[in-house]
Amino acid sequence: MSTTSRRYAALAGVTAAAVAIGIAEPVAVLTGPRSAPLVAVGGVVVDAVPESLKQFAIDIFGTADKIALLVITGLLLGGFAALFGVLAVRRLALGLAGIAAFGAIGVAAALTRPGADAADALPSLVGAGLGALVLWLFIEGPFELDPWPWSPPTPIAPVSPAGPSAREGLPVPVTPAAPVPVTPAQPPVEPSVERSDGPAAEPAVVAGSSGPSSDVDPESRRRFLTGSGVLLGTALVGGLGGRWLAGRRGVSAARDAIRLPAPVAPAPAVPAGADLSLAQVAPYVSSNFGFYRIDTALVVPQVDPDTWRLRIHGRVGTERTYSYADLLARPLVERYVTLACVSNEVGGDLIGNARWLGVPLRELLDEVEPDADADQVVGRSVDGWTCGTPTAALRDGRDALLAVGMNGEPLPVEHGFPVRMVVPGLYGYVSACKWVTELELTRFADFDAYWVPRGWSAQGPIKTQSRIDTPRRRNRLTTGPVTVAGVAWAQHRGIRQVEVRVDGGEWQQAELAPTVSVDTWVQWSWRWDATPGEHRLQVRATDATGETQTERTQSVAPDGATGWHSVTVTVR
Ligand SMILES: Nc1nc2c(c(=O)[nH]1)N[C@H]1C(S)=C(S)[C@@H](COP(=O)(O)O)O[C@H]1N2
Ligand SMILES: [Mo]
Repeated sequence: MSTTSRRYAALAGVTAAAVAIGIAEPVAVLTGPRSAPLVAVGGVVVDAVPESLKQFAIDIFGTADKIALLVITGLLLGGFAALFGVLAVRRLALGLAGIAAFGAIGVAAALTRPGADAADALPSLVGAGLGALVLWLFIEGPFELDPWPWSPPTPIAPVSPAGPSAREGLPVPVTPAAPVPVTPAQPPVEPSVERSDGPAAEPAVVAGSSGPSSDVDPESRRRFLTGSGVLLGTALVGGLGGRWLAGRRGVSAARDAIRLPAPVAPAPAVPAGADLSLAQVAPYVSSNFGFYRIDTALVVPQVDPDTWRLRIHGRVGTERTYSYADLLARPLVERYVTLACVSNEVGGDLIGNARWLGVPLRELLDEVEPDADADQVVGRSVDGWTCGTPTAALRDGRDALLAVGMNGEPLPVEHGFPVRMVVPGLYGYVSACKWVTELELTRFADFDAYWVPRGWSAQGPIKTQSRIDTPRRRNRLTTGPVTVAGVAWAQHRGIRQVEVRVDGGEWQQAELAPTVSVDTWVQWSWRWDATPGEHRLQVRATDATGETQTERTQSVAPDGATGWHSVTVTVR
């Protein structure tokens, strides 16, 4: 097949795939956004790829890892689609089989997502059906190129110039005989311009339009290109429109309508000076918007608070189910708690502090009477993600909450609306289940939560850490006093002291700002008399049990990074 021919074929394949994926989106408005093929397959990939690869992706793309996944998936799909187009010119059935295979993958992915039902197959089925129709339109249907230039004759069914692709009533190609093999058995003769294909060959391709392409009936070429343009546009509008509609069908309106009751136990006031108000230091209370977000959800679960239920079951005396209204009717407490992600590197920013409103988990657990041997509470979210929390941590008197509010608002949708868990002192992956719908009392010996078989520790107490927020490496510093400051955390133990040193010298006491409780981070500062040259600043914290952060560096897996944060700066 010639390069030109291949390009048309690839365009046909890509158009078919775009229609398949684009039109599946509005269908998924009815069946739920997680049934859309791109999202369903992406979800399977997220759950299936080895941890090392995922960490690699997070290292490269950071929190844009989800968008990166969708883009890479799109590019891969485009490549396969082009291939299917090329195959379809040789034999339509091959191209259709390719689309069917991808449709089947979409169906399988959608049906195996947690909580899926039979209707979730629909977007992929409709998409694949329309994709197949589009491919046929271009290869053998009304948008067919006439003739497909230089398609090699297939041994099974030789196509002569006047064969099946010549349509009655259509204009006859201008020079039908020229590049067409004299006899079907001979290999096609390709014009030499086609051989010099490559980045430098653009002019040749343009020149080719007076050569090879002139052998395609111009009318049919116009139909082909117009058809693919219109269909690509339809796919784009359908895809974006579908996503937009799905968003409107989301729960943001229901969330806006909620008025949260006042807590019977309000959070302690933030003491004056807890926030040093330094430009580069993370604010003591993170905004809902600025709060880090980590989860495995490719589309944010939309959970209707009216139909939401929490079932507490498993190794319990009495199983119970609570509605959202049940929770709001109970005495609510409000607490500042600093959440941290186990994937936070030393010096990283996957940590945030917020004022959470909710029901003490201890009270709910008391009501179901857990068995004495139920040492693990598995939180399960609406999308099937699980975390395993030590039952003891939920009943030992700390402010472990089933949270409905964040900084005075209902939980933001991406932070778990309508209800999530918040447990002081434990990394998010073992405690902070968002969109939680189930708590199961079980035993660590009996069940591994989501991240455990993926190489992370079943137990995830937060490690004592400290971070230098100012100065930063690129700051222009001048000789004289420089404020070195940052945050330190050891949730539920508390921070006793923070020390700073310069160029490996003596450790110096930093000043600790006041804090609300042992469950939040604390800001610290130290006045440095900076001297000219390059300097290395280091920080370490000691928690209230007297334990000082280890210098030994450990990566985030399996249970949290260790080591001292350092920043190298230049002073003039
Ligand atoms: N349903 C669900 N809840 C989840 C997760 C998830 O992937 N799915 N990730 C956990 C992890 S690893 C962390 S660190 C916290 C982050 O909470 P945030 O996104 O509100 O900051 O949520 C936890 N809860
Ligand atoms: Mo996390």
